Order: sequence, then C-alpha cells, then structure tokens
Amino acid sequence: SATPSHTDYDVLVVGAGFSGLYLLHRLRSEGHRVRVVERAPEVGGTWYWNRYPGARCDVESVDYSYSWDEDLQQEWDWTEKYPAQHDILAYLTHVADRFDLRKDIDFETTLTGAEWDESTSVWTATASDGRRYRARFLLMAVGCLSVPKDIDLPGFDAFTGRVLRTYDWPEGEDLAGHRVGVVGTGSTGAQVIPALAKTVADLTVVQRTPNFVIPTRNRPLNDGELDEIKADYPDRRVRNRTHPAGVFRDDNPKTTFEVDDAEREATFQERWDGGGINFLGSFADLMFDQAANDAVAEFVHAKIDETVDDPTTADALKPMSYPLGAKRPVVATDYYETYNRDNVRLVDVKTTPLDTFTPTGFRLADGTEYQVDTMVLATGFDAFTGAFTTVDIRGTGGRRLSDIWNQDGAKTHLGLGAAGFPNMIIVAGVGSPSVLANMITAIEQHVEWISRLLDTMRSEGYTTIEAQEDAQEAWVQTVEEVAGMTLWPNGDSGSWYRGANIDGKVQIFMPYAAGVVEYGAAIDKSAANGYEGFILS
Ligand code: NA7
Repeated sequence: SATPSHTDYDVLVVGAGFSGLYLLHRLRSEGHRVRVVERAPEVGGTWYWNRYPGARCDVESVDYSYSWDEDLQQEWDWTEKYPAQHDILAYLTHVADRFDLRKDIDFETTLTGAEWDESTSVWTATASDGRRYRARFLLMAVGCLSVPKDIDLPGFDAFTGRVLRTYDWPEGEDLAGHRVGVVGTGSTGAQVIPALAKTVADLTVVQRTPNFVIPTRNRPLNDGELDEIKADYPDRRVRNRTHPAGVFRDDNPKTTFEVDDAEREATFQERWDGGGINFLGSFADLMFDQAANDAVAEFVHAKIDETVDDPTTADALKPMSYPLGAKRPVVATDYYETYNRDNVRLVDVKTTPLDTFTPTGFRLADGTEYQVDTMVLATGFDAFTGAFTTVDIRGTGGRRLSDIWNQDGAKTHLGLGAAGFPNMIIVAGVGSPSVLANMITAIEQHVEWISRLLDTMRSEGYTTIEAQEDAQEAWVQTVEEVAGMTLWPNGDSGSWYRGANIDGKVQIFMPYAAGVVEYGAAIDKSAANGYEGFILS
C-alpha cells in the first residue's frame, strides 16, 4: 500500500450492516488495511436493531441479498418471498462467518467523533470507550434510518407505564395480554400493529397521517421456485440493475387514461392481488400525473371501504391530502383487516388532537381518555442525517459537519462526498437513490465505485479526494429538480424524504429519485472523467 505507515488503517468503516460488511470484504481482499466499528454486539445494522413483531422487508428475499458471490447466492436458501427480520439477520451473520469478517470488526464500539488532520491527511476517529483510530479514509456505512426521531409527544414524560420503541425492540417480546397503545402508522407501524393485535389484550392505534398500505402477499417459496431463480441468478441480478428501482419489475408501459375504465380497474386489481411494490408499476404515469395518481388513490380508498367494517374508521384510514408515493408507500399484511378486530381501535389525532399523556394513558383535546399499560412508539427516524449530525465530525479548518448540515441542509456531491470533508465517503445516503431503490443494489453500486476509487488513488499516488463546492451545489439542485418532476413534493405528506417529519429540520429532498440506472451512469461518468466534481490531490 502507498499509504504512509503512520496511519493505523487505510480505511475505517463505520457500521457493519449490508454496506459495511461488503466494504470490509471487498477492500480487504484488494489489499487495503480495513477496520470496522459497529455499535451493536452483532452485524446486521438495521436488521439487527429492528426486531419488532412483524418486521419484514418489502423487497423480495432473492433480490435483497448480495450479488457479488455466486457460491453464496447458490448456497443460501430463502424460505419466504419476502424476508423476515430474523431471516435477513441470519443471512448477514452467515456472510460474516463465511467470509471471516468478524476479526476486523470492533463490536459495541460507538463512533463519537472524527477529525480530519490537514497536515497529515488522516482522519482520527474516537469511540465512546476512548479508543482512537487513525485512517486515511472514513467510510460512512451508517444507514439512512438508523437514528430514531426524538420523542415529540405532548406530556409524554407523565406516562409511567412501559415504553417500547420499535427501532430497538427487545428480542422475543410480543406483549401478550397487555393493553397497548401504538403511535405511528408508517412502514413500521403498519407491520407491528397487525402482529401485536394477535397477542395483546387491547390495542389502541394513534394515527396522525394515514398511509396508503399495499398488501404484501407474502408466501413460502417452494423448492422448485427457488431452484429456478437460482438457475437464473446472474441474469436476474443484471436485470435488477437495469431498473431504476434496483429490482426488476414488470412495469406496465401504458398510461392511466389511455386505457378504458374496465382495463384500468382490472390492472389495479391484478397488481393489488399480486401484492407488494409492484402495485406502483400499474401504470407508467402514476408518480407524474396528478389525475393518474388520483385514480390509484381512489382505488385504494375503495379497498379500504370494502375491507374495514366501521365506516368512520374506514374514512379515517384514507389518505386524502397527498399523492400516493409522496410518503413512502407502505407494504404490510392484514393491515386494514386488523381494524375489524374487537380488541383494536383507531384514534385519529388529526381530527381530535392528542392533548397530553397521563400516568396511565393519554387524553384527547375533547377530553376522551385512553388507558394503556404499554406504549409502543413507531415514530420514525432522523432520516439520512441523524447518524452524521450526532457524531462530532470535523473537516477542513475544524468545521463541524453537524453545523453545516443543520444550517444548510445535507448537501453532497453525487451522494458520495461532502465539500470540506476530504476522504469521508458516504455509502447509500443523502443524494443517492438509496431508500428509493432496492437498498442492496444501491449499496453494491457504491462499494464498487469506492473500490475503483481507492484503486485509482493508490496506483496514481493520490492521497485525498474532496467534493467541489460548485459541483455539490449543482448535484443538490439536480436531486431537487428530479424530485420536482414527480408528484413526491406535492401535498402535505410530512415525508422524511425531505426532512419534514422533524420540526426545524432543514427541508431538502434527500434521495435521488431518478433511480440506480441514471445514478450509476452519473457516478461512472465522474470516475471516467478523472473524478469530475471532486478534487484529487
Ligand atoms: P415513518 O414512516 O417516519 O413513520 C412514523 C410514523 O409515526 C408516522 O405515521 C408519523 O405520523 C408518526 N408520528 C411521528 N411522530 C408523531 C407524533 N408526535 N404524533 C403522532 N404521530 C407521530 O417511520 P417508519 O419507521 O414507519 O418507517 C421508516 C422507514 O423504514 C420506512 O419507510 C421503510 O423505508 C423502512 P406523521 O406521518 O408524521 O403524521
């Protein structure tokens, strides 16, 4: 390695989820000295922490997995169409063992700070136990949804019962027999609510903004089916990379109103019956044309009316104030059906605001009281930025990343680097397709780009890379413009896509909505042109 010997490592990777594990495996095998720090006692990232009942991925198992080792993908047997949290965690622990990754990971090690030293071009990172790491590159593989939103519920401190949060759920806890309240009806809430409803005595769901909830239609994979997929795996992975969503969907090329009413209804119905995110591929213009989106919204509203017995509850469950897709579409099992259970009730706090929590429950503005002994909070994340702004990261001139991002919003060039923070590289975060695509496809794209970058820098004798300010501004504008072509910015969704779920957070559209194909072309073009938009020195 051309890196001077006064650094401990060439690369410090923060996080041992899907991103960090692949970075470690790949960069280590390419001769870099790599160390990984991980705050959990185990690999897995998101899939280690979010072990609440019902936790499941809405990308198919066979696609939500690494594509870089043919033997690995041939030997691993997924059992269901969509993987449960524990299936994904089992897969990642297998990967860690199979590729002997654990020896280079420091578990239960939380990064608290990282400082760039301009004179030596080295990052010095500090962990909560005081350990220090010196490395040429700081690779942030910290995930987009890894730091929870602070509790912002009125008078919550007054509540003296048990509080569980979905993002760090205690293993195996199903709250059997409890009187439970749940706050949050996003992707997490829509999974945990039906699962808990089956075990708890009584479930009160606090809803502020309803979501469009598409049925998952999860089912076991039979052997023959998995064999067929495995025989086709290399081609399947290639196909995944040719779809903007990083996972191949058989999207309907037709637009919503070029077909007659009967075909439109039949198309929605067929995709609804098939389940999952494929529903969004019903017509090509759903995310671009308001009238088209109104048509799909109307279809879902009708499904809610058909499914939910109580008309008041059905009405409250219908999203009316934003287009389908402007908030992340939710995929869940038996979500609407759950509201027909005798032990489940919906409390709509948009209509009647939540006044305050009490020692034994909560009270609405009209005086109605609800009694619960356990509160479950599925209230979301400080998306994209939380895992950065909660660490004391200081770049050139000692400038703090948290100051810059809290003030100006999170800006990156191509999602990979931030001006003023040389050699800090971000994996699948703000400014990249990340959450709008199969996360694993997005991650692999980044890891491969980083691998090529480090190889080029080593062979050509460069020690630093830094995003250029003007290129970064242009990319932020591109990301905003691309989002502006869709209906995503419309309505009052309060989406974490743009930081709107957190009071006072600077609003900037964070994921790159054009998807992994155009994105891959953009980052490859930069690399091919001598890392255009970055300064190498
Ligand atoms: P989300 O999608 O941010 O959902 C959080 C939910 O919690 C949402 O329904 C919020 O309502 C609700 N919430 C948050 N704060 C409050 C308060 N103060 N009062 C009432 N309701 C509140 O997070 P998830 O964990 O469900 O999903 C995150 C991603 O993880 C998901 O998209 C997948 O990519 C995986 P609001 O809409 O703000 O009115």
